[in-house]
Amino acid sequence: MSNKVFDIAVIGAGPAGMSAALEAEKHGASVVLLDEQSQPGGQIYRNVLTATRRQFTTLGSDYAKGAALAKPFLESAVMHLAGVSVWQVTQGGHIGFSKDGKADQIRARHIIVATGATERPVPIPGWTLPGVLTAGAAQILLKSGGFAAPSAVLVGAGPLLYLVAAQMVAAGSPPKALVETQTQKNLRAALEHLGGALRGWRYLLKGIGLIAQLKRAGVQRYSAATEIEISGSDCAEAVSFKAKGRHHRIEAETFLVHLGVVPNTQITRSLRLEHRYDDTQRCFKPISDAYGHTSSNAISIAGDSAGIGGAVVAALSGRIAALGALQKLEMIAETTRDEVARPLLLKREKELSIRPFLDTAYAPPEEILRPADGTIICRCEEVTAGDIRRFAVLGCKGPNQAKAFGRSGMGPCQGRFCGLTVTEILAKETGQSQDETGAFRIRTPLKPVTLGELAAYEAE
Ligand SMILES: Cc1cc2nc3c(=O)[nH]c(=O)nc-3n(C[C@H](O)[C@@H](O)[C@H](O)COP(=O)(O)OP(=O)(O)OC[C@H]3O[C@@H](n4cnc5c(N)ncnc54)[C@H](O)[C@@H]3O)c2cc1C
Repeated sequence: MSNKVFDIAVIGAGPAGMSAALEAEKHGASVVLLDEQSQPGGQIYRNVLTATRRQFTTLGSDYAKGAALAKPFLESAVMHLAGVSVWQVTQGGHIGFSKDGKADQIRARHIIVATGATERPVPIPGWTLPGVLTAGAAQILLKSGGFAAPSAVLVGAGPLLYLVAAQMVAAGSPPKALVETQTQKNLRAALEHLGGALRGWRYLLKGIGLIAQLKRAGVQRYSAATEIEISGSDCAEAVSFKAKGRHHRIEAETFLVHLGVVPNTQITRSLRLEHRYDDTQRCFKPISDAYGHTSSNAISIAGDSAGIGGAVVAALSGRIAALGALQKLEMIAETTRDEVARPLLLKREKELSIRPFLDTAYAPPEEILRPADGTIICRCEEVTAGDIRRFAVLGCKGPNQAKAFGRSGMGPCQGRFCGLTVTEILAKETGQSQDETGAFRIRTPLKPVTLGELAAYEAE
């Protein structure tokens, strides 16, 4: 890559990243955007520019809206580095990445991290068996190949679970059943936030519509499910659980688990930015101000990687973060930043008002946040919840010590799958808060990178 230093580099081409890049470019900045996917869109609008008519019908009107952002983005002067995996980001503005089997790097004066969310791990007995996927993974199949697993059972809770189930109905492969964890108690607690929910009435209506769609399709729903277990010898064969005092067992070939999404903090953790545990969303978030400024002067954050808000909030946050970054770079005045950002900030606040209701109604259950001893929580190194509890008895206080005790978080996923669970278990066992317990220290390379890729690096 040339030695050019960009004004702004954005990582992630979802609604947050595309909006940030477009806003920065509109104000005259030189902008580069890097993303793993071959097309812009992020999670929600994955492949939106090449989707077939059938896929648009299946995936719904919110999905189709993505083209209105992805098209102008591709037509803009923003340099789009697609199909690149970012494995290093430094406070000095260097971004190391791999593309087509070669390592490379670029430099920017300011970096906006817009890497979105990942699905919360769902460590239940049997979740490592072949045939168990996340609901998000099943949706990726729908968005990229138009394929829906037939007669799958969806397990967990959250708006995305309903969305994926409804999309499977529309694709002609309705799920066999939904096994949901939310309880009447969750829903009663959520009613405390009804005022905010009514401000976000469009989201409520959408949710009601999805549930009605599932009912019309005759999809069986079980709520307040506990003691959930997936069983099978070589692969998943059945899910068993207890609901309303009765034991159930449903056989299927595919099980899709989902308990909401959490910010992807791999890059912000690797940069040692400050993070804080959010008691309502039950996850860590990087600390940032209204403009997405973090504890580092040269790094901002936007979209779901700053805290879960959904696609509309992500797009607004992207624009707001770009304005903040431009002002930091002295490319626009503070008064311009505030004037342009004011309506965006107000709209974002309104869009966020539904969140406390949703986060409370679909809160992850304790028995999955801190699973029973026999459940594997670190899939890479096969460490169980019981192992982590034993480490605590031996004096282990936090996730980084747990690595030394038993390798949890030391596999290729770098703790993406087990990080939150290790923190939750250790916090409970040691009597510390999640913030005191901390999270895995993430190091470069953020993604596996081969020696061959590094050797192919050509410095200019
Ligand atoms: C699997 C999944 C499916 C979802 N589907 C929906 C949906 O259908 N509807 C909905 O309303 N919400 C959905 N969500 C929630 C969703 O994330 C949105 O709220 C929205 O897409 C957030 O936008 P964003 O711009 O913050 O991040 P995203 O849209 O997630 O975009 C982040 C981008 O960063 C890229 N990235 C991350 N790390 C790296 C790296 N190291 N190197 C290079 N690129 C990187 C990713 O490839 C991705 O394109 C989904 C979430 C997940 C995890």
